[in-house]
Amino acid sequence: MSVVGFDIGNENCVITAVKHRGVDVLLNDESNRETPAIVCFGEKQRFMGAAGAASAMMHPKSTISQVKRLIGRKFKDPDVQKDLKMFPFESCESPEGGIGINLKYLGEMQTFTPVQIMGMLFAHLKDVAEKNLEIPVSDCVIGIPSYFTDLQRREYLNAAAIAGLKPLRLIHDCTATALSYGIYKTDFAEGGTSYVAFVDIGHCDTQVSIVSFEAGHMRVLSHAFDSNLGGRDFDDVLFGYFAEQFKEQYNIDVYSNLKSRIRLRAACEKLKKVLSANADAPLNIECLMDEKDVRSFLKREEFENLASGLLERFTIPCRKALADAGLHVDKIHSVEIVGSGSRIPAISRFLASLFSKEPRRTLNASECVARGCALQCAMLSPVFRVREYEVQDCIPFSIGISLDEGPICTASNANGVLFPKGHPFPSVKVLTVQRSSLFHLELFYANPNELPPGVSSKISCFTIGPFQGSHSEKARVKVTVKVNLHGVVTVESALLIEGDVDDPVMKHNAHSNVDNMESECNSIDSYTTVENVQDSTSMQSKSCHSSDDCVMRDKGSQRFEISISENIYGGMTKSELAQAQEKENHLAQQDRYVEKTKDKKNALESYVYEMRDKLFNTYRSFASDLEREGISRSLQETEEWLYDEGDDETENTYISKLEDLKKLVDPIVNRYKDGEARAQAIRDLLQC
Ligand code: ATP
Ligand code: K
Ligand code: MG
Repeated sequence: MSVVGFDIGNENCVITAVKHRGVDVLLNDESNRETPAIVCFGEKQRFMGAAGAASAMMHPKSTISQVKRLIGRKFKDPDVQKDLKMFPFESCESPEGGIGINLKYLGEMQTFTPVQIMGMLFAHLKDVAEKNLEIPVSDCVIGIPSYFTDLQRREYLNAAAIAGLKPLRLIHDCTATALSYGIYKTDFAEGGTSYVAFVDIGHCDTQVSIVSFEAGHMRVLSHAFDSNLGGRDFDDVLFGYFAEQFKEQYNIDVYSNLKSRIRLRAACEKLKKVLSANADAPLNIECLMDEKDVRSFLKREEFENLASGLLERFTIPCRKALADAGLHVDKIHSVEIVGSGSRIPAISRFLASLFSKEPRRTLNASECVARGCALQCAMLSPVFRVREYEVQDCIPFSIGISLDEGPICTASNANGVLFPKGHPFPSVKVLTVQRSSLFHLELFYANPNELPPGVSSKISCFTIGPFQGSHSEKARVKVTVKVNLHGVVTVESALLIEGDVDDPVMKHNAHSNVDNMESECNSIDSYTTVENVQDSTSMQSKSCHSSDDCVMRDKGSQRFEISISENIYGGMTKSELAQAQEKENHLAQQDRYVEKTKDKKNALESYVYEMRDKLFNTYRSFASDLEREGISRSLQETEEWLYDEGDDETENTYISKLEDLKKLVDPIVNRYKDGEARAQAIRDLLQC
C-alpha cells in the first residue's frame, strides 16, 4: 500500500513517499524534485508537469497554471477576476457562478472546471509516483492552504477522486511543515512547551502558523494568511517596472501581446531569483516584440525599493497569528521560514525585525510540506508504524449553524457559532432539537472578516427528514455535526428519539454512538443540547473526556435514523463527479493512444535506419543484389512516406508498414542467423 505525500503548489509540486524508515522525495520524468503545476493541451494530447512547462510557449492559450487559485471560487469574485486577467487562457462563468476554462482541444472548443484541471494534475503526479514506486498509488495525504474553505476542500477531494487518489487527510501546509519539524526534534523534550512561528511564502500566498511543541506532541495554536501575497507579486512589481521602461525606451507595449507578456513575466521571475544571490542582474530578451531586443539591468537595492510595499504587508498575517495564538512575540522560541518565495533576502530581514529574532531555515524550504504529508500518511496508514506523535490542528474559520428560524444562539455562542476559530479538530458536536417534522440546518462561516476577501460565507444546507413522531408532541432529534480530518464540516447523522426523558443533557449523552465517535476522532470535546428551539434557544454543553463520563444507560427510549440530504453550495453532485471521472478516463485514454502511436511510429522509423545500415554491412553477403536493391527502395519509400503523408497516421498503419518491411527483410535476417549458428557450431567443434 502506498504511503505518499503531495504538496500541490501554485508553481511547484513535490511528491514524497515513506521508504525504508525515511521520507524520500520522488523524482519526475526529468529527474527533478519539483514538478511544475501545469496542464497543457497540445494538438492531440495533454502535456503535464515538466512536459507541460516545456510545451507552454507553443500553446499559451491552452496552458493552465496556478489552477489551485481557482478551485472552489466564484467567477465574479474580484480577486478571481484579477487572476483571470493575468492568465493567458480564456474563461467564462458557469451556470452556478463558478469558473469555466475554455480552450481548443481535439479540434473543438471545450470547457473544463478548475476541479477537472486539478484532477489532471493529480493524475499526473500519481503517475509519477507509481512509476517511481512501481506499485499502484491511492492512499495519500495532500497539503492545502489553511485558508481553504469547506468548498475548496471538497473540490480538492473531488479532484483527487477524479485522479483515483484516496486522501487519508487534507492537511494544512504549515501543519505538515510543523510535523516534519517536530517529529525529529528531541531537544524540546526537557524544556516544557516551545512556541514556533512557521512562515510559508509560496508563489501566490503567505501562511503563518504558531505551533506549540512538547515531547511527543504538537499543537497548532493559530493560522493566519495573506492569500494574495507571494513570489508572484514580486514578479509583478518587476513586470510593471520593465513594461513601463520598455514603453519609453523601445516604444513597445508588452501588455498588447500575449507572448511578449509571458516572456517578460518569465524574465522578471528569473531576474528576481538572480537578485536573491547577486547585488545586481541583467534582463535581456531577444525579439521581445516588434522584432526588438530589449536590454536592461537592475540593482537589488532598486528591487527592494520597488517591493517595499509588499514587504510591509508581511506584518499583518504575522501579527494576526501571534494575536490569535494569544502570545507576545517574546514567547516565540524561533521563527522558521519555508516556501521558495521566502528566498528574497529582504524578506528574511523584514521578518527578523518583525519578530525581533533572526529567522531560521532548519527545514528544506521547498520540500518540508510534502515531507510532512508523507509522515502524516504513514501515521494514518494501517501498514506503517511510526513513532507515537500527536498532531493537533485547529479550525481556521468559525463555523456557525442555524435552523429554519435563524442562528442557534446562546449567551456563550453569539452568532450561532458551533465550532469557533482556533478550536481543535477533528471535532464532533451533538445538538438535540425539538421538531415535529422535516427541518433544515444551515452551516455557514460565522465571521466573514476571518475569510479571504470576496469568499462567500455560505457553506451548506442539510434537509433532515421527512419524519413522523409517533406522539403528537414534538419529537427530539439528535443531530451530529462533525468537522472531519480534512477540515470538512458535515451533518453526520440525525436520530429521532422517542420515549421518556428526564434530563435532556444526560439523556442525549447516552447516545449509543459515543463510543464509536471516541474512537473515530482525536478530539471529541463537548456535546451540546439545544432545547425548546422554537421559544427560547438554549445551548448547554458538557465536557466529555472519556467515554465513561458520557455513556449513560437509557431506559425506555427508542431511536430511529432520519434521512439527511445535503446541498453543498457551489459543489459537485455525485453524478457530475461520475461524469468528470468518465471524461478524465477518455482524455487519459487519448493521451495513451497518442503515446502508443508515437512509439509505433518511432519503431518504424528506427527500423528503417537500422535495416539500411545492416543491409550494407552485417547482412550484405546474405542478400542478392536484386534483394538489396528492392529492400533499399522500400526503406527509402517508407522514410519519405514518414516525412510526408505518413507523418500523422494511426497506430495500425505504422504497425502494418513495419510488418510489410519485415516480410521483405526477415528472409535475409534468417539466412544470416543460420549462418551465424553454423559458424558457432564449427567454432564449438574446433574447441573440443
Ligand atoms: P503556493 O504555496 O503559493 O501554492 P508554491 O508552493 O508552488 O506556491 P514555492 O515553490 O514555495 O510556491 O515558491 C515559488 C516561488 O518562489 C516563485 O514565486 C518563485 O519565483 C520563488 N523563488 C524560487 N526561487 C527563488 C529565489 N532564489 N529567489 C527568490 N524567489 C524565488
Ligand atoms: K511547493
Ligand atoms: Mg507552497
